[in-house]
Amino acid sequence: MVRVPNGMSVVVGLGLSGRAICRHLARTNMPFMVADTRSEPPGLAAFHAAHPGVDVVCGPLTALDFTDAHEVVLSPGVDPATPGLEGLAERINPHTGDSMVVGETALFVRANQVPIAAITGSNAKSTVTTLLGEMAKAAGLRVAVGGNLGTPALDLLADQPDAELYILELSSFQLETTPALGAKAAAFLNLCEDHLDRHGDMQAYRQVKQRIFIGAQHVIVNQDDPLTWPSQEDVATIRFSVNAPLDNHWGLVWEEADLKLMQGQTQWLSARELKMAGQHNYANALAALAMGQALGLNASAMIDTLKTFTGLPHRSETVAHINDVTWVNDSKGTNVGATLAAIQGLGATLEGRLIWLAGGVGKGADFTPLATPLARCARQALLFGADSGRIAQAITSQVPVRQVRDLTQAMEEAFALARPGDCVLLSPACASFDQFAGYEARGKAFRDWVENKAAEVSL
Ligand code: UMA
Ligand code: ADP
Repeated sequence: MVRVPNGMSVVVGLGLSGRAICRHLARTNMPFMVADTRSEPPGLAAFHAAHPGVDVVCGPLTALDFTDAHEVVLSPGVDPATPGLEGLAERINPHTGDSMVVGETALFVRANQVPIAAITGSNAKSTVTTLLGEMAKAAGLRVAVGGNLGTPALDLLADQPDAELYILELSSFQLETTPALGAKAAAFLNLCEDHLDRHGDMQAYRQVKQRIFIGAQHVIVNQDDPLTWPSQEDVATIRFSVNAPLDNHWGLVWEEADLKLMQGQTQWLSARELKMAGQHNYANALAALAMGQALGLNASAMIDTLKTFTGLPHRSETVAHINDVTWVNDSKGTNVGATLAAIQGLGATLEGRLIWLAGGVGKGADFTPLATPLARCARQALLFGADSGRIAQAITSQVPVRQVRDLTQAMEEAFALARPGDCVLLSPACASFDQFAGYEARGKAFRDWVENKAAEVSL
């Protein structure tokens, strides 16, 4: 048993977030050591070179005695219920007033002096976070954007110390270890089944996400998704919806053949002026506008941004048209809710002309909600990866299904099947880790194949 020295913090996890936490503790002269549950965490040698003299304990956390530790700073990928941490999260740290177990965001909040905008949800976090960041930039603010999106929050603080606003995408894993965020504006965009392998059930998953509201000045929620609403009824909320807005909230209204983005009775812009397509992206635009207004951003800067922002790669991204067939990369569609949005976003015009490519690691999700929309749109489902059998079972009565070896075989078969006017959509409703390094690698494999095929066909 290794006894943690008195007053020392223990950073658990040597990933992106863990290394950012270590750099922050080193900068602020806080004594710390590191633990990682893996016997050989990646980047260990580089870590020792960057932090000579810092102890790293690899393997089960049960090898550590935390009795005298100052606090435990957990990486998001490590479950607070990991053996060895029993009872610690429930203990209050007398020095900080927080739990003995915190995460990177807690350290960020303690060190930060300027407003925070925070965004969570099962889907659309990265899109809304990036869009809001672009709006803030266009409005002339010095803004730093990161969190679950990529750059760890504590690295933002070090790299952009003069930021006037920090915009953070926060996952449920990060919120689980965040005591009180105190955001100027906090948005909870939507909730669908995801990460239940970690959180247990939807109620626990929702509760963790709701932590984003603690101490928030402005609370932004989805009118169409009651699971995003704060559980305490007395919290004032700003709401966005894909239907007509209530009171002075945000929504969509048809005026003749034109769909308008509205706040109450005020028209902000027309959906056709947006570069991002699909109803889910109109919802994302409304959420970003609601956040931006709460943060006091200039209205015309926000509108100008919406007219140019094309969305992020791997999210309902049209890669090419080959022989009048559209190939769409939605590799970031890693859960059922995202894939439903991607299918709905392609529009009712697709009836019977969708070839759907999906599969991977299903994270225990229920795939049956996909059956009805697919029955309307899809001519063929081509399924690959670890959970292809479970997806097939859920939809096979409604849609012709073929299980194939991998994404490449799915694309070859889709190419052979596709007729002019069809759309081939990769929106896997699953994580990628059984066959790819991540969703980006999966999306890149799709893009590369399509681009090669387009070049071949045009010869
Ligand atoms: N791990 C161990 N033992 C340890 C430490 C980590 O087995 O002691 C494993 C984890 O189980 C996980 C992997 O190592 O499989 C990485 O975990 P980590 O906590 O070290 O991850 P980081 O590299 O620090 O990256 C994290 C986020 N990753 C996770 O939450 C799993 C990144 O989000 C985020 O970009 C980064 O911090 C910076 O904030 C990624 C993600 O997949 C994109 N997030 C999930 C999602 O979006 O659905 C929540
Ligand atoms: P996150 O960071 O939460 O994963 P992204 O912006 O990366 O969110 O989008 C992930 C997936 O979610 C995309 O593939 C897209 O199809 C889907 N998506 C985008 N906007 C929405 C929305 N408003 N509701 C549901 N799904 C959405």
